[in-house]
Amino acid sequence: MSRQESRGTPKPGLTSLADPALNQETPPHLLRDPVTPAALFFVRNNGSLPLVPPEAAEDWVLEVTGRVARPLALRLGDLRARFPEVEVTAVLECAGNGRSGFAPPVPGLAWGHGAVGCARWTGVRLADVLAAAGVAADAVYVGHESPDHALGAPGQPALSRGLPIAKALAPETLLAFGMNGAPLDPLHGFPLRVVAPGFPGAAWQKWLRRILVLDREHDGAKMTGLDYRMPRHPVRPGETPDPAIFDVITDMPVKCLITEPAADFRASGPVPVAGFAWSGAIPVERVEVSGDRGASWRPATLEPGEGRWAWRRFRAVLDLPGRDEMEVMARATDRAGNAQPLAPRWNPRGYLNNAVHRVRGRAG
Ligand SMILES: Nc1nc2c(c(=O)[nH]1)N[C@H]1C(S)=C(S)[C@@H](COP(=O)(O)O)O[C@H]1N2
Ligand SMILES: [Mo]
Repeated sequence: MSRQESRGTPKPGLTSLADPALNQETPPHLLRDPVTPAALFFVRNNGSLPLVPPEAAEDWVLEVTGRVARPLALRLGDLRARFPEVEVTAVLECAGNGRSGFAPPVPGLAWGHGAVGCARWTGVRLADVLAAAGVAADAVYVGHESPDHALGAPGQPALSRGLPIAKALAPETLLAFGMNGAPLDPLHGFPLRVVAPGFPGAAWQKWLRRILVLDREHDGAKMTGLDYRMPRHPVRPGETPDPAIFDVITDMPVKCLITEPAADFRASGPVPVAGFAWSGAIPVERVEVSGDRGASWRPATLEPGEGRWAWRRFRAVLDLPGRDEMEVMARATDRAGNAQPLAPRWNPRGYLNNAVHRVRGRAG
């Protein structure tokens, strides 16, 4: 591979997926911190890794064009100087997280449970930048462009996604240059990325170079066809539904992840259970745990979390029957009463698997 086709160096301790691009997930038991350290944060790259020398970051130019009164070309240094800096703690989850749990299997990266993390993102509000450009009244969408390309096809963008204008203008949506108090890591989009809390990871465009303000839905790489789209109503497993019934994924569903005990745990006596719960637009209401495969549920305690878009830690203690095969389950419910299902809702591209997390162990 040429230098332009760098895919980056894998992070130690994470699980690499079989793919030509660099894709790594975090074993759930390593996600024990309310703020996920960058070293443990999952990586999802659709193509090459743009390498920007640290000293070139301030001269990185962001263009804002399309349906605007004043097209902008802003150096990152100017962006910082011109707009107030804000920090948002937010969960970033790939829409395909949990894809390996679908039956029949679906194409795409076979993520387990660990394509998720929660970080403190620092940047400026996308709304402030769009206000400076003067968004036209007919704008409905923003499209985002970056220099990464499909591996083996330098002319073909790896990913160019966007946001409905309401989300682009929402106060939580950032153009971020910092993660957990440090500059973004190259793998996470250095020097500038989109942060769209509550939206799927794909909407968090990395290495952001250009914002197109549009009077229609963006049609960039991986915005069309069935990419990052869900059928509007349930489909039969294995079915190939009419593409017309699919919509672009916006809000992520309610979900939780057990970080303790770890997979293949050994237990005798009461088992401490802990993890994190999160959701998109509708806040998390409660988390319950079960030690009897869902026959009975008991409430877990739920900590506040670091603001509206952060995940919240839950804890409980379960008395498990002292069997050879033990199973711990956790289920989150949002304020609208949406609870995680026991089995994933099958869809042809394997998105939004928010089935309850089960961790198996044994007496010993
Ligand atoms: N330019 C660009 N941005 C991108 C991607 C990409 O391949 N290229 N992958 C997206 C996807 S699918 C996800 S899930 C998140 C992952 O962010 P992370 O690698 O920082 O964890 O980045 C998104 N932003
Ligand atoms: Mo993703």
